[in-house]
Amino acid sequence: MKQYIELSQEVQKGMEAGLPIVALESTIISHGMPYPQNVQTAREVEQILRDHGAVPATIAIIDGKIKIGLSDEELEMFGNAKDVAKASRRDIPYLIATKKIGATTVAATMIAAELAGIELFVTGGIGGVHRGAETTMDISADLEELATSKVGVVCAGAKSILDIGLTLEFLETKGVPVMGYGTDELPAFFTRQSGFDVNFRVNTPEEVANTLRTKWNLNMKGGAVIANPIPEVDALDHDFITDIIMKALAEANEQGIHGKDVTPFLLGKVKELTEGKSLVANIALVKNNALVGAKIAVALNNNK
Ligand code: PSU
Ligand code: MN
Repeated sequence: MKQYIELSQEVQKGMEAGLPIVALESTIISHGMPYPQNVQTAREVEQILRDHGAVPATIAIIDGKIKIGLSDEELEMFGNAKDVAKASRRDIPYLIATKKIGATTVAATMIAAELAGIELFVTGGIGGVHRGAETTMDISADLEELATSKVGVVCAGAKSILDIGLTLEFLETKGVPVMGYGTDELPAFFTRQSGFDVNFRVNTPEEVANTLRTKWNLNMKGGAVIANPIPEVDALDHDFITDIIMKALAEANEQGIHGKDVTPFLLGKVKELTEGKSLVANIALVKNNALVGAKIAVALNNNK
């Protein structure tokens, strides 16, 4: 298996020193944000982790390897490349075998993190059950992965491009705990409110770390969602963003978008229709997640 995995120098050294490592996904870089803001944000997020005692490991598929940690040149190349395939669980073997460039989704990043022994992962938003899934069966592989891989995922909740209620039902069926970091309500990415309760409110990094450690000590497979609300000052107006999401959904329907293109299409439309406001909010919430994620990773590392 080792032939398929390559650690960056920074990650290798961090592991040898017993430092907490935090995984970062790369679909958010290739499909979630435009160049050059994507590369700049990725660098800033990595630095926030370092500044708070953790080692960043941005994950991507390059040259027939799952890279655990990218060098600065790799990050630049990746963020600016034209032919990057979105890689979820299904896509990993083909992209490695054909030496294509793959951007790992939440699901694929969790797989890579677990293979590398990384217990915590920071991102923006997770995939979920799409609206209309009762006929399209469009349910993100992220959810199945949360039930399978032993990785904690810090995010800002789920966007209301999804059916948040059904997403929570699916996670409940699969036994994935959804914890609210300092909140009783599941945040909806751009806003702090979704109208849905989390399963457990957690108030400290230690509470999160102890819960994860207990789960894994019990030999229960799978991870957990740690939902960290966007800071109040960065949140978008609920009615403004709801209206835009409805328009994006209608357009996706009209154009018959399906499969792996649905999420990137909706994210792109939202960005376009908000004239960049969503991008600013997206960057702010990912940085905030990195801050919280670093603290959780440190607490997890102190509780081995
Ligand atoms: N939701 C977001 N931002 C993202 C994604 C989802 O708010 O960048 C990306 C993540 O990489 C996630 C993926 O894992 O989309 C889910 O895609 P799908 O719904 O096709 O599984
Ligand atoms: Mn899908």
